[in-house]
Amino acid sequence: MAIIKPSLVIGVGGTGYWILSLLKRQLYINYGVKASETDEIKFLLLDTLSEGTFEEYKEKNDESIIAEYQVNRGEYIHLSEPPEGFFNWADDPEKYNIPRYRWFRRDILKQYVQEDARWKLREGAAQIRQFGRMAFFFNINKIAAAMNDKLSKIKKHAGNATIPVWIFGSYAGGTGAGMMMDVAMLAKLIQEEYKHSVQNIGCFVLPEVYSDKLTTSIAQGYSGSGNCSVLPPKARKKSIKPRKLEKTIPAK
Ligand SMILES: Nc1nc2c(ncn2[C@@H]2O[C@H](COP(=O)(O)OP(=O)(O)OP(=O)(O)O)[C@@H](O)[C@H]2O)c(=O)[nH]1
Ligand SMILES: [Mg+2]
Repeated sequence: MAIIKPSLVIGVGGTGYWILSLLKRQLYINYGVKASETDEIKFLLLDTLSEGTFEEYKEKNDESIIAEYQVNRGEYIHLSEPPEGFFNWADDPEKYNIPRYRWFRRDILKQYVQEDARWKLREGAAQIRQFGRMAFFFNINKIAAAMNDKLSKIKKHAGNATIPVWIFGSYAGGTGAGMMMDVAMLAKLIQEEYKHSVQNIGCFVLPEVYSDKLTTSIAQGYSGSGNCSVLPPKARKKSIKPRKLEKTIPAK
């Protein structure tokens, strides 16, 4: 399978899922590669949908795609809430009021999103990017372990070559748009910590793609483009020098 460049492909949110499935289908059709059975190219899907909801979603959305192309369990990370629920978590200052979450506008969110039901992430992040971003941080240990595991397997084929880390999603929702920059930063942290060599490449569809859906907000795409501001100013100008992984990932 030397024709395929060893790569890690990460999908975030519903659009990420679609792109991963279609890419797996193309790999199979073009190269006869069952993507889940090779270590040269690895897939990882991050979504807030609970595993049950995700299975239902696959059934509803993927009638034309056969099982071999579908994202399988080993490739899916469910970004779960804390045991007490996100809504209750956000009422405990000891949990949310810490420097790591200084970007989290709990004050605004509690004022405008008052229903407990909308804070339940298992159906998605309700197009709220801060919900998607928080879902990433709730599960950062799981995500980092999966990314490192997959990069280590790919490295056996890539040798010393830089491994592209593709990050696919949309700017139209909450899950993918909320965590895209953090996923890229985490890949860089893992590179430093575990001596991988990675290059991030992000591909995000704009909200116009979903303009036929009543819930889509074009303003989302515009404000989502401000996501790059999560990078420290120096990193935007020069090469990124991330902090040590253990300083970013909370102890269990
Ligand atoms: N009503 C409806 N809206 C859709 C559908 N597909 C996509 N959308 C809209 O497009 C947005 C972006 O889609 P995704 O890329 O799947 O969003 P996501 O990253 O999973 O984010 P969230 O679902 O908001 O957590 C969604 O939040 C929906 O508003 C659909 O089949 N029906
Ligand atoms: Mg979604």
